[in-house]
Amino acid sequence: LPLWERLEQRIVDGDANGMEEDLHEALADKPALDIVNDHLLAGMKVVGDLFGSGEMQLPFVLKSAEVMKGAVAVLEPHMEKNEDDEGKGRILLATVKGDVHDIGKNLVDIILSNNGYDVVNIGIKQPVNTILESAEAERADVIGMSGLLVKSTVIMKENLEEMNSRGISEQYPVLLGGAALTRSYVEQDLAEVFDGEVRYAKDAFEGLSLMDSMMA
Ligand code: B1M
Repeated sequence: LPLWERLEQRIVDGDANGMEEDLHEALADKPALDIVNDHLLAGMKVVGDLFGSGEMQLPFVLKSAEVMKGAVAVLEPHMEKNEDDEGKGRILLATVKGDVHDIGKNLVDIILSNNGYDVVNIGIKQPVNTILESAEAERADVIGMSGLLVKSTVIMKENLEEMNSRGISEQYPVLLGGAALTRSYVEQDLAEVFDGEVRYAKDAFEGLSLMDSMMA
């Protein structure tokens, strides 16, 4: 297979053998982030579709996810860093309770960190209490929550309601992302429930531009 197809296929097959060499070859032609967006994420999409249609079993999805993470780790040092921008603000980032998906969240971490934000990434399956306590302890400016399961969209709503009842909604603008969310669910349904500002990012780049506007 040609290089670009091979990269995608390695993700689909969960095949780490030769991935690093392929990535270095790819870096000669394209910026690291384009390799992630144009090729690796395409592979993850195929994995999701195959799993959704019952053509791929979970252990293979896990292998693909591991190869994806390894690839991002190889590319990360090659990603463009905006050294002039520093200390633009601090975001507390978590995947919500009951949800283990973190590839997207970790990409958001990389993009924001490379563009002048302090990111406190507390990991997966985080209950609301931990999220809110960490936000306070870390003096976060913004709370970012990720979740890919449909049930995570409900958890996010509950978390916003918890912020309302603690009276801290106006203290922390909230950024939400993850494949099960839709813009209208966040910007209409959740915005109606939440006493503060809640925004939807369809990808890590929109997350960055929303951070820029929230911190302006
Ligand atoms: Co899971 N899984 N999975 N899975 N998995 C999905 C989400 C699913 C859609 C697959 C499918 O059925 N087609 C489905 C959810 C269905 C639903 O809820 N209706 C599903 C399921 C069912 C499950 C299990 C329940 C399976 C089972 O056990 N039977 C289980 C759940 C476990 C749990 O969470 N409790 C499970 C487990 C797993 C693995 C562990 C095997 C693995 C995750 C490994 C890991 O993350 N460490 C996995 C994977 C890899 C996927 C798919 C295939 C790929 C997800 C991914 O990494 N995409 C996924 C299919 C899909 O999403 N269509 C699927 C790439 C990533 C870059 O995209 O995270 O969307 P994403 O991030 C994007 C944007 O959403 C955005 O930016 C990123 C791009 O720039 N973004 C943010 C994300 N978070 C953001 C936060 C922001 C801003 C932007 O600000 C705070």
